Amino acid sequence: MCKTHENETLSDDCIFCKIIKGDIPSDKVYEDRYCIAFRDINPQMPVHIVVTPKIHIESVLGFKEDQAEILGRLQLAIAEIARRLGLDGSGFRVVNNCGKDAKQSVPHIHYHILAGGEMGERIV
Ligand code: DGP
Repeated sequence: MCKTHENETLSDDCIFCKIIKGDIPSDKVYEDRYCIAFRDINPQMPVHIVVTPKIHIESVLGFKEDQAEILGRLQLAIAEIARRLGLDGSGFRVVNNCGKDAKQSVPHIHYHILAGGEMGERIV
């Protein structure tokens, strides 16, 4: 069983940890034991959701073997959010920015769900 939401797994100076703890408000669209999803404060598509685990891990590079379940749970959450928001028919894009070149700005791993309009054929 992997670790989930325990206070010692959250960071005091991380914006997403503060959202997880409820210290900063967010427009939440989904929550379960492992992850939370909310509308991006700076949307780049009509639908722009941030999905993030309830544990402070900087990026995909930080996952340990015994945390593998969280990665699967994030994927399941993404699919559930897509269904709930009615994106499963039209489609959506899932993006993870990892590190400097990808311009990751919040060092707490998260996936962007982008939808609500046709996107370009190129990812970047
Ligand atoms: P990235 O650049 O991949 O690290 O994406 C971070 C995203 O997080 C960016 O699109 C803006 C969003 N974001 C940052 N701070 C907040 C916040 O306080 N609330 C919400 N809802 N989104 C935030």
